[in-house]
Amino acid sequence: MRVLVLGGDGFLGWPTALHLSASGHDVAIADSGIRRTYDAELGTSSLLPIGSLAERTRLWEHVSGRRIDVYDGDLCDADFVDATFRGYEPAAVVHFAEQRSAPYSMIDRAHAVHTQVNNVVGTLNVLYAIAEANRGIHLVKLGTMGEYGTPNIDIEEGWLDVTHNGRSDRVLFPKRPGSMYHLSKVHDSHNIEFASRVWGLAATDLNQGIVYGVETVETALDPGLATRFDYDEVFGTVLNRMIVQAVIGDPLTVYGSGGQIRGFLDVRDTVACVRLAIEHPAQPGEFRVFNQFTEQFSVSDLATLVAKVWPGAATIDNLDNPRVESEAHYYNAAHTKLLDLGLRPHLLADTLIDSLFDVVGTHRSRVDPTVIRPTVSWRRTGNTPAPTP
Ligand code: USQ
Repeated sequence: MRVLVLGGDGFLGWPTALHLSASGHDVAIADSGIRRTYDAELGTSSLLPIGSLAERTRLWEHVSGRRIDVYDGDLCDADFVDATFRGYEPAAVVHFAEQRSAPYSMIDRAHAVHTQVNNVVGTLNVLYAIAEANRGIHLVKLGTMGEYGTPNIDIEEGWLDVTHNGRSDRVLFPKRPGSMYHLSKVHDSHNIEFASRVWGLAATDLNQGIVYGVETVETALDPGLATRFDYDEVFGTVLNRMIVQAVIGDPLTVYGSGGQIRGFLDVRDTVACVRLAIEHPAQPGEFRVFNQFTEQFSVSDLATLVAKVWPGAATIDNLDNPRVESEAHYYNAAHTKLLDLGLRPHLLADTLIDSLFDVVGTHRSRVDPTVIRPTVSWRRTGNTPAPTP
């Protein structure tokens, strides 16, 4: 199948592009390189060194014999999107190309506006490009489990059957997201559902949980094929951050009491889930939602696990929570649809944590300890992320 990966230079877009290519699909990447600009803005960089996209795709062709074409441009540029879709003629599009950090979106007004405009307008341009170029293209869009928030009822996969005053209907599951970023994904989901309904588009929204790990079968083939690894307060995600904190001897930062429960998955399962979604497409006019995670943990469960597996001494620091989120709540989210399609999860194991300690240990000299402590507060409308000694 011809697959266009939007955002194929990012943490997950890159290993997904390689996995699809290795699985026999013809793959092209579209990316503006903006993730690297965020690094320059924040004074951060990937723990694992990564080459330019051109270097990485050249190396992939050398290692695998398979070519990945690159389209360099911004989804907010409608002409670029239209030209890319007409030029490449994909059968499926995987859309990772969004600003994906909740703290980044909560820095201040400008960052909130950038996040929502970038994400919502980019996705609208994709929807129009599909509707005008070829309505048969299957859109696989990365959403987030954070769209649902933490409701006091079971979370379903996208839709909810409701009976109200004696009448029944199937409605989009109610959303209560926790950041301007998560809100942007809710807006996307509504736009995609509308486009499926009115133009007959086939769409899969992958409501993904928090990803941990860094290596996939394909990125492990050569150090030059590595994907980025973020540990800073803005782009680092919780488990990867705690691994770095343990290795450098910093306390593991648990925000608040740590009772926040989230869905998690291994990066190897991310790439498998996207492939399964592509190989089992949605029907014309169908907006389907898969909850893409394999296990749920509380933040303090993770800190305790990392401290237990780390061979040295690791302490846990319960910080004042910089976010506004519930720290004691019910959480039970359905996640069977990807399993039904054949996903075989890599569950979190001590061995994976050990291997992450090794990866981080190898690059320990590249860790900048001043970008780890949280400085972006949800309660303030103006933050200046600053190095913390
Ligand atoms: N947390 C800590 N300590 C830390 C960092 C985070 O306790 O040092 C807590 C946060 O307060 C939060 C939880 O860990 O309760 C998760 O935070 P995170 O930064 O790992 O993840 P989040 O901001 O939710 O965003 C990440 C990705 C985003 C994706 C989302 C999936 O950056 O792109 O959409 O995970 S989900 O969380 O399911 O919405």
